[in-house]
Amino acid sequence: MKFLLIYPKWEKLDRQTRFILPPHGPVVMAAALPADVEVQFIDENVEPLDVNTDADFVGISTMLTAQVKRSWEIADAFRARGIKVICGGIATMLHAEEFEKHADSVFLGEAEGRMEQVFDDFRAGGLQKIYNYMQNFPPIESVGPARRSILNRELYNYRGVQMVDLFHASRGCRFNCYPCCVRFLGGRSFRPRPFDKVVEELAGIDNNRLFIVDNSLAQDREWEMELFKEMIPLKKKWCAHPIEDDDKVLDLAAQAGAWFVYQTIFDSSDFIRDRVKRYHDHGIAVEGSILLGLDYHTEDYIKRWMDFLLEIELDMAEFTILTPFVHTRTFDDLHHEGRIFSYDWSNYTCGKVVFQPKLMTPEKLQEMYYYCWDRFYEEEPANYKMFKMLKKVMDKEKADGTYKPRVRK
Ligand code: B12
Ligand code: SF4
Repeated sequence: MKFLLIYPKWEKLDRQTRFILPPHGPVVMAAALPADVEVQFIDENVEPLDVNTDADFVGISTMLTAQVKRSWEIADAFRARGIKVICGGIATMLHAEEFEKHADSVFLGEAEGRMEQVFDDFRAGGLQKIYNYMQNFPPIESVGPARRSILNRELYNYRGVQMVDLFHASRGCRFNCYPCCVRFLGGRSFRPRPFDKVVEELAGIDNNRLFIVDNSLAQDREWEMELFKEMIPLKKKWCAHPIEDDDKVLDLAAQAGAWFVYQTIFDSSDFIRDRVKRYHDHGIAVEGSILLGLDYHTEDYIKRWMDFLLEIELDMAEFTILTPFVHTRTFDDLHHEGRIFSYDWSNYTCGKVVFQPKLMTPEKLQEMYYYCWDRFYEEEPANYKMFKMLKKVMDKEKADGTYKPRVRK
């Protein structure tokens, strides 16, 4: 049976350096498929999708809200040809009711241990409209190595340089930050994978460079230190979300190959200045994640903040606009206050203003978004900063003998 698994196209942030990472949800889901299912994977972000292609059954994996409308178009096209479509992934869980209108079946939750049932039902002609496993998580031990063999890896590089492979050592997050929907998805429970499974998967990845996509590594100090100790012999180089702000942990992270972190820079305090400095002191680069449009942001505040960002020598920065994704506290507040003026999910890229800011016009906030990108990369353009980041990883690899020049064929 041929199962065609699709990752729909989504719009990248304006001004962001153009490179495409491989998606993780579909390759993890593919690992949970019954052994007799032949899977063909198309990532529409790097290759064209022909909606007239042959398939017995189609799966669509949707991660972002900005992707959902394309997912629906694709689902509608296959269903018009009589091919059954199942949808799953993060944004499917967030927009479940809307997906029900476009899919034969909507899968909510994590795939491990559940795909046999789905495929048995499909074969028996009894596919269910909804498989709802929300907050009913499979045992974390059942998460196997992602099935990266379905990816066309040659397509994921930046100017011929090998990009990262995605990997996760845990699921869930115990925090509940204002703009984030992970609480809704993961119920605030932190679920680390067993170390033997983590090491087995890491050792099997034919790429020295990784993006550890765990929501935040800084959730359990002991676990984090153990994870880094286990990783040291593997000599991988990796980027991740925040690491615990603690010299001992940062030291272990550096030994374990920490290359750079995505760190939210929420203000211009000494705390942030020192936080960034501590990463740098351990040889870990910092890509700042800067969210614009909070209720206390004014034009002047953002401009002064921008100067601060340049002063603390962030290695890279990603500017985004506050976006009221469904199932977040941001959505609840802004929707309740009647401040959202666009519910067109294609605008929910984090690069477009879809709500009325408190102390600015929407146009001014949009202008400030471009101001920040342009100002931050004025003296050293993004391509140059990106090259410096890549050079850092190459230097680390050369120092421990793991450097492999890999260029596009
Ligand atoms: C990796 C990641 C990225 C990568 C994506 C790489 C790629 N090529 O796609 C990158 C870094 C590019 C990225 C970017 C963004 N991201 Co992001 N990202 C994530 C992250 C950290 C992990 C996703 C993941 O891989 N999870 C692990 C996999 C295994 O889980 P999963 O996808 O749920 O898959 C399981 C199930 O869903 C199921 N499943 C999956 N697919 C299918 C399909 C079928 C048919 C079935 C049956 C089942 C099924 O099986 C899997 C195994 O159980 C999540 C947060 C999180 N931890 O979930 C945020 C997250 C998805 N991102 C988010 C956001 C906001 C963004 C940005 C828009 C903004 C930003 N700056 O972060 C940008 C994009 C900006 C732009 N327009 O350019 C939000 C989503 C909000 C939304 N509603 O859209 C999240 C939830 C983070 C958050 N804190 O809120 N992101
Ligand atoms: S933003 Fe990150 S740390 Fe905060 S709740 Fe979401 S996943 Fe957790």
